Amino acid sequence: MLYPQITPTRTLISLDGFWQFAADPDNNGEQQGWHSGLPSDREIAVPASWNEQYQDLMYFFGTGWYEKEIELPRSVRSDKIWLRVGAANYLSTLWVNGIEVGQHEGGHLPFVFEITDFITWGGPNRITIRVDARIMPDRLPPGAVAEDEMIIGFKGQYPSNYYDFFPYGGINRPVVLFTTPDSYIENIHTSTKVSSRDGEVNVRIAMKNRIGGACRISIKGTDSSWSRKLEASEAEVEIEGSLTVAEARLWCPEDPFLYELEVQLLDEQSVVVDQYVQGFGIRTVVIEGTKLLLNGKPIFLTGFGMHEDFAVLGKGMHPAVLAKDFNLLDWIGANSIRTSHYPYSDEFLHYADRKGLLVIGETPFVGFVRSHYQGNTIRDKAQRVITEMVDRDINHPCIIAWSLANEGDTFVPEADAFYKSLYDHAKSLDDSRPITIVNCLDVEGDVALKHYDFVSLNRYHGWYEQAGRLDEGCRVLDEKLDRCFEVLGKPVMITEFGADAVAGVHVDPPELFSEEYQAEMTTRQYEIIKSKPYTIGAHVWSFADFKTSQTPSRVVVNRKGVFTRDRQPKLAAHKLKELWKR
Ligand code: BDP
Repeated sequence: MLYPQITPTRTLISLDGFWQFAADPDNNGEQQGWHSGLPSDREIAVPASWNEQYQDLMYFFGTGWYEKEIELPRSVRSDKIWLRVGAANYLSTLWVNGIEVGQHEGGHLPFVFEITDFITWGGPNRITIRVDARIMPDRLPPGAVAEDEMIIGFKGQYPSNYYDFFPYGGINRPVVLFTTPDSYIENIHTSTKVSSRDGEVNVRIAMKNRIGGACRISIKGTDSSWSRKLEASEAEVEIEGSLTVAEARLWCPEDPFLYELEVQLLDEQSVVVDQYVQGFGIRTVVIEGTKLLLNGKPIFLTGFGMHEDFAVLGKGMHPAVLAKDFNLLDWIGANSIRTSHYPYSDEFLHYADRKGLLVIGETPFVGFVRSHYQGNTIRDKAQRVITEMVDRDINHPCIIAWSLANEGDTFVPEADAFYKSLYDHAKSLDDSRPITIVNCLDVEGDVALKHYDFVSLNRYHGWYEQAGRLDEGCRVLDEKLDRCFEVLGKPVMITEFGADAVAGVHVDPPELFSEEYQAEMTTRQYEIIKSKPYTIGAHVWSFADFKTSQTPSRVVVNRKGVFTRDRQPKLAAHKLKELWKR
């Protein structure tokens, strides 16, 4: 799926801003005909979660309806018209002018529907989107999990979601209408290799085609190009080929250089029918022995697990928050992040491409338990999400690895085949990036990690274990890391370690919840992790404080951020900066 773009053959219209909104606590708006006219009682902003926009919606995890009327410009009448939602949590249904167009499940990836045939001309069009945000065990991530299946904390939290972030509902990412011509470029997948100093770019292009002509591909600023003749009879075409970039400028954090692949669809008279520009970077990323190699050189990942989370916006994408976060990541000297615990917005990843931030892209599979592995329902659903995620993100040079799950129960026999099937599925879609999953308990007895390219661990020695005893916590962490390598013999990434600190609380000698304790714990443990020859990175949990369900261990928000929720540095941020910029 291509990210919507304005080109000489395409246009887009943003539908962001205020929409009419109605909560549907009984989930019977459809019976009442709300898709043909919403009894809206308020306006709500898009993109943003609904929860923090009105007090009475804060704890509303039901179904919300959105409606907007728009008249379309005559200039797009001959085009195909599409509606794209960047992400809406969780199950979305789209109606145009009262007619159902389609449904999409999943809270963190985009969906697109062609709406050409539903549009009326010369009058307003009513766009209605129903977003069902109910928390359920068969949703990804799963909520309302049976307590006897849980392997870590979170029992009795409100709401009961078995993952440690607030289950914000609503349309969280941009909504656009965009156009394509009737024959159009549907999808572009790039992958790159480097041989001596040249870049080899493999390109796969899918097109819908009703004309004879050709597809022309070129890399701007270079003399590499390639073209392929098309027959009018080839309604669905997929072509594949490769281009060479001599003396390629390799994408890396110090020089995140992006090439532009221009794809043109031409008719028989060589008139450009459709055109799209796909950015990409030339780089390689592999695991070799115990090292992660970026462009053939070992790299150690320093940075954070984070969240899409900000006051009032909830999980809403806002460019100012992205600008601030990337600015702080740069300030502190982080080279990488994990998109814990779901795929982040397109806008985040585009920014990361431009800034040279390395990203471990994670699925929304948090906290799977035994019952999820029984039967094929969840496995099939999970594979569909992986397909959507890889399809959306494959061209981003910033993504250097996939993480397919966080803290699932990987200790029951059924987990073996389940996680192997996820690995095999992801590899079959993208064999150019290493793949991992994240473990949170001892690796002895884990049946899933062995299938993955590197091991990821979340470890809280000195916090959930050895609480308040930092020396002891550091000693145990050191031992456990060695043991993990001894058992699995694979490179190890610490995807989480850290401590809560309430900004402004100072205690000497350091105690739990003080800024001093968090600062000392994160810096000491970072040094331990870094000192091991088999580790490939250390991500502090977490970048900024973030909202969670209510539970006695959370002081309104999870306080493990080294920045507060409004992005002010705690002591740990200053200390990590000293360490990382040394
Ligand atoms: C880990 C989870 C993360 C939590 C963190 C914590 O992966 O989502 O927020 O612990 O407890 O178990 O702070």
